[in-house]
Amino acid sequence: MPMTSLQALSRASVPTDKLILKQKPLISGIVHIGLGNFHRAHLAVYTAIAMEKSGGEWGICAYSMRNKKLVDSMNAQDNLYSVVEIGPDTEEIVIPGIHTRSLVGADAMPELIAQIANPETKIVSLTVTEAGYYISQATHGLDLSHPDIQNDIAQKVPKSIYGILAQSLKLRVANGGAALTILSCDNVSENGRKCGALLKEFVSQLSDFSDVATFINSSVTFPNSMVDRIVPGTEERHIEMAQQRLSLEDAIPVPAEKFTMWALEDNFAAGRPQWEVAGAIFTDEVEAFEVMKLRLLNGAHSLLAYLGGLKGCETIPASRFDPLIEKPLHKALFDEYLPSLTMPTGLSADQYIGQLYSRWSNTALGDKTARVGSDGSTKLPQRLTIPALSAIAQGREPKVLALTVSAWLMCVAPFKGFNPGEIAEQMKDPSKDSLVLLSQTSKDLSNFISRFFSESNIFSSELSSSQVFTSLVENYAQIIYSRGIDEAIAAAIS
Ligand code: CS2
Repeated sequence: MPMTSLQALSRASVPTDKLILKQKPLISGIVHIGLGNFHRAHLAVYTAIAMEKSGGEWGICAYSMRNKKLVDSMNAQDNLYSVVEIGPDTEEIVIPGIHTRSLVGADAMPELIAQIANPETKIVSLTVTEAGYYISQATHGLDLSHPDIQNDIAQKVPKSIYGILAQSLKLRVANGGAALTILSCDNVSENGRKCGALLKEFVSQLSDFSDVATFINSSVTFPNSMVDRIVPGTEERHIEMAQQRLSLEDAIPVPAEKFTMWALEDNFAAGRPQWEVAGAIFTDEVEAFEVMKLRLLNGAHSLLAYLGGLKGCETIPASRFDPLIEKPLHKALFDEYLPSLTMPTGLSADQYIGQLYSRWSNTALGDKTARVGSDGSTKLPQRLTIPALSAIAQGREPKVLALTVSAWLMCVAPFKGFNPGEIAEQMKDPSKDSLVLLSQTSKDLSNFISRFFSESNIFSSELSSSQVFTSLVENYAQIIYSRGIDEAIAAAIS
């Protein structure tokens, strides 16, 4: 069916049974930074359901740093798009209909800042990925040497959330200083608390921002939240699925699993939507939810991505079903991650892990190993540092966690003479260039691994100086290099 013959999505054209929020919101109570697939299938859906069921003034004005194509399509489609919820054998379409405006890039910065400064905005939510927090593993504070942070300290057009937020809050103070909540929805442990601490550290670097520092302390809250839904990138087949189901043109549908979970602290300085009516869990145990999810889901996800990537598995389900990956996956989950955490009250580890296996088996969704394997340098430290250190402290060797790190390094910065294959080549990483340089200038693989731990600052100094951990990583990297990933797996599960 040629796309041009179809009408684009608009409020008048979409079937009302698919549209969650029937009336277009008039007010943007929420400004979201990081307009991408995850936001569109998570916060947007929860908020649309909450608004439809309980009302309130919670439309979302969304901003993307660079995805002009997405924002142009959002604008062309009345800010509507479909979420294609793909289960193992069913799929269903919902259209949140919650967005009021979509903005993109440096040109829209003044509008974004004005919108955050406007007292009608009560919440600024964030999905900027782990890399968007600029956390220095060396100091656990802000990576002040990063060029984006340097740019923002110089108060140029902001490139990071810190510059955006600081400039917006300055204006908000001038506008009367109405209270605000900044809600991180990223996979960062203690995301809210950390975001608040990093923002304060950033503001302390600016001259003339003491009013903003005072305002943050008195009137801005940063609830922690654990977000969960597997949301792959949009492929042509999702566009076709949406088109067939809707008989309308949607250039930007979002594929998502049916499962969704959100646990958050009820600490909102200026009110919030009734997200609980959409299934959100308000709890004082967010940290336990976060740790459970970051280690069991995300940690094991990284393993599936790197071991699978090196074995040529294009998707997470292909990796999960690979007979050789089954054992390290089980060992990582039960022997290396699980002993490092306490499950939230009322949740059983066996049930949660059982559910993870079925989520990873969703072949129809076909989440890609290259997606999950991207940005390992900002994801892995949060996922496996504490489990690895706590295993070592108890006299156990975190073999599969070390193998995950070896496999990641061989994917993103393969030592000369090793070809990790085309899936590994698709994995992006903000540290890729520096890691490749390190690998190319090391005299042998052993020297590369030792320089990685002493020079890259990717893992904390505690983990990087652990002889047990670094030797395991080197050992598995050597085996991957000389005998292949299957042999390295065999060694790690022995
Ligand atoms: C994944 C996550 O990208 C990754 O590393 O582990 O995006 C994962 O799919 C989500 O956290 C699921 O909620």
